[in-house]
Amino acid sequence: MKRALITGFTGQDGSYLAELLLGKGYDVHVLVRRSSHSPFVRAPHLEGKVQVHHGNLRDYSALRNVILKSNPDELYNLAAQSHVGISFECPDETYEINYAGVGRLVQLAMEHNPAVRIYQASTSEMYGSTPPPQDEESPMNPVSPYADAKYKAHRDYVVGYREKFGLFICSGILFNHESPRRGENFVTRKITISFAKIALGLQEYVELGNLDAKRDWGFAGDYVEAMWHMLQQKSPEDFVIATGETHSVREFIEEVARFHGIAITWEGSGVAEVGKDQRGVVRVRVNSRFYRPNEVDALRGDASKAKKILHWTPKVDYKTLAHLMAQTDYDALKAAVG
Ligand code: NAP
Ligand code: G4F
Repeated sequence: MKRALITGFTGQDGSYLAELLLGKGYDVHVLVRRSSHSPFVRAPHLEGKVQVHHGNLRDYSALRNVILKSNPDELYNLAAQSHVGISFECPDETYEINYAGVGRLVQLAMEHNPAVRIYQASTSEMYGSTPPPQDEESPMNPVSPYADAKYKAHRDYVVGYREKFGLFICSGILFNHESPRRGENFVTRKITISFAKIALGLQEYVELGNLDAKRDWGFAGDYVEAMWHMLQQKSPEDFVIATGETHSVREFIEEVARFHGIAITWEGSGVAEVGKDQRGVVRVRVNSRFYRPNEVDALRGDASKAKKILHWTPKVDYKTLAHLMAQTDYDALKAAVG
């Protein structure tokens, strides 16, 4: 039986990946940081099925213990301070986890077992100001502390360790992927929760930042399959994982509103812009609090390499994803309020 260690289990991708690996018969170990919440809040159905180890990417000795105890054949490093906006407020912590933490983990895993296979959660944010479409050959121009830390981890510990030590380590350069388990302060989930509340009469409007940013949004459940495929190849390589379609935040709002029978029309511009429903009630406002000091304007990935080598394609399309998230949040809220 193969052993896998997943960091970032309590996040969105961690539970989908654990489900996938359990389904394939893996002995799944997960690293979680101590919290006042159960590590199974997002995925209660996985309690008792994975082996939990406490640790932190900031804590060298804890990482060493977890590597020794779990003795992984495959290591999936999903742990990160993953919020781009917050990385401008907490740059040191972001570098400590997303750069230095990766170095600690990779070094320890390699020393313990030079044949270990490692997946590093890299990101389309690394392309920054490079215009779409972005593929594995596109220049990386990170524009946030988050993206810069991820880019440096990719350069030093993925490409660097592969070249220097022959380590089997791959970067998945994943474009935005979402699901009903998405963190509540990422824009898609913020929109689906807010519109569920608006539809139930519990909230009047939602406040957002840049409505014109474009993202290539896929489904997290599809993307964890690509992670696994990368570690099953003969040799380690980096892959872009994306749908190849891009939509603005504004379009995502319109799609979710439409799901609830609300037709949004836009008036004004900049921070004075509002989105009104068919009765003229303001449902969307812009608040500069949610603008970032620097923005990635547009992402659209070209996943041709993954399609060709990994035989990976996304199964859930943009509209189905938006509706799945909208429906799940609406149902949960309706059940909670009775
Ligand atoms: P997420 O929901 O924010 O989950 C992040 C996970 O990292 C959580 O389990 C969190 O634990 C853990 N973590 C944070 N700091 C840690 C530390 N110091 N030590 C140990 N664990 C720590 O992120 P996600 O959306 O699942 O994304 C997974 C990975 O893919 C991240 O590395 C992210 O940067 C990257 N990525 C995501 C996307 C996307 O669109 N989702 C795209 C490209 C790349 P707590 O629960 O304790 O906070
Ligand atoms: O949902 P977001 O916060 O995701 P972002 O910044 O694209 O980052 C996510 O995807 C990356 C992959 O490209 C991951 F590496 C990263 O870990 C994370 O998962 O914001 C998407 C867009 C941005 O342009 C942001 O400025 O939405 C815009 N936005 C507008 N109003 C907002 C808001 N974002 C958030 N979080 N909250 C708002 O109110």
